Amino acid sequence: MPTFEYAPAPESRAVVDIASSYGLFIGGEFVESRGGTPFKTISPATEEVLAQVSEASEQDVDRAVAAARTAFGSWSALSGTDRGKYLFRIARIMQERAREFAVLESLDNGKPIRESRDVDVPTAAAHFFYHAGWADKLSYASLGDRPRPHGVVGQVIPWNFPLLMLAWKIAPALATGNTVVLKPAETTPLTALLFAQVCQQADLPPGVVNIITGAGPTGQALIAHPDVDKVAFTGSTAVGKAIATTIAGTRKRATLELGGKAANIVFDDAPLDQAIEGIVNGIFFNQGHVCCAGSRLLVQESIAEEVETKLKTRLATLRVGDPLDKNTDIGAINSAAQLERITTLAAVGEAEGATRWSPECELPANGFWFAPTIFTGVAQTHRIAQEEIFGPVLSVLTFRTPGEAVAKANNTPYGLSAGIWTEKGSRILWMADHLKAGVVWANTFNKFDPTSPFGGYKESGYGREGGRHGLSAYVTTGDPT
Ligand code: TAP
Repeated sequence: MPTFEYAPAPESRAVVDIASSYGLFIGGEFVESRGGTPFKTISPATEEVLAQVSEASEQDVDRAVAAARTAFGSWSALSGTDRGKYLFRIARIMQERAREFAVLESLDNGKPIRESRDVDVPTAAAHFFYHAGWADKLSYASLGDRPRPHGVVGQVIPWNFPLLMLAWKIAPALATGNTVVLKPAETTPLTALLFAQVCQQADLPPGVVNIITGAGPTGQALIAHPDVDKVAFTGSTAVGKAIATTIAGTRKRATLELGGKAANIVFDDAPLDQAIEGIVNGIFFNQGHVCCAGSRLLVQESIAEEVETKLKTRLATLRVGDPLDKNTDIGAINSAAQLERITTLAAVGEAEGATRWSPECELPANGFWFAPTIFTGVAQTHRIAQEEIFGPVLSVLTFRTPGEAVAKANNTPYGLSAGIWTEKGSRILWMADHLKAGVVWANTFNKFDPTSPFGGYKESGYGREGGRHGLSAYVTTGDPT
């Protein structure tokens, strides 16, 4: 139970100005869709309709790609210094409008305002600042001989970090001289549409960034468009495989950032109180809607009981509820469909024999909610140890030796991230060497920085985003053919 009650501290909605309906952002202006069926975006916390959004039809995708192609000539011919100025301008406007972005993100996505305000929006702005700095230094980035942009990039992103994923995609593309058509997820289009307004405010040349809203078929049409030179996708492994099939045999380049089932590994010499915070942050941050979430806790057998007790005590203090309340730790599940998926997989966990536990917590009557949940007695063969739940559900397994921890951690089709908690530096290095994961955190978890490459092994995808490695995905080298 919480040690004391908190008075509500809701962030004001007055700072956002949501239009009743939105067009598509093509060629620098908002335009009507040609033939798409409009859809509604709702607040997952209340099911209130926030706005009506346009669905981009195939014809609209064609228009957006044509606008990006037209803009490519002059944008790629600009000096790096001038491209950098636009990116700096965008970054500064995002900072100036940070509160607006944060409130809108929490409304449309359901994530706590504390997270959108302190993580999503500042990290998104940081990505633009970072890549603005690279724009005039590409020849010194060890990207190969005469790095050149690919051309038009088609980008499709998921709903868990809508603005941040947009920043990961658009900032490096623009810094390297590409132009962009981006499709946000159907359930979270609003911050991408606000970003379109920022592009206008920054006087970004028309067509350099185009934002088309819609669902899977719009994404499919964009990826398959013959005039798209490079594809950048973040989302599920299933859709990533479909995209790889679509573009196989074409000249298109691709980076795929897909799912994960990360192991967060706690040794008996770890600083336990910090580890408990790391475990909580690893799986309950953003309701567990995190590709690199520490969704499998591997704890050394000798401290398993102690960790379980401490974890339960800590979970009982988490506040679940209104995303706009500054005290909220866990917000709403993003959609009815995602809630259904989490509910189904949690029921499978029970049916397979694992022990389920949640703290007592009252969930709001409307909207989509799931109490923080841990499963103990989980076997490696259980579906909750193998499949990505993408919700606030932690599976706890035990191990005895470092070798066993590595074997269990690697026993998944994914390989996106991992965490290690121990006092021994040599053990951290040995473990990091043996873990098949693109990102390994030591004595921390879920830390992101634009300078640091992020991406996966195996079914977690290929390519890296962030850092110099991320830039390399947006350039080609050598003489033009
Ligand atoms: P998906 O269902 O894969 O959707 C991702 C995006 O692809 C959405 O914009 C979606 O549109 C669109 N899409 C759906 N079908 C498509 C198709 N056939 N062709 C082209 N685009 C298509 O994933 P999700 O449920 O939104 O996101 C959760 C998944 O993303 C998790 O598995 C998570 O691990 C992964 N994820 C990975 C990372 C990284 S960096 N590795 C980061 C965040 C999330 P609609 O949603 O509008 O239908």
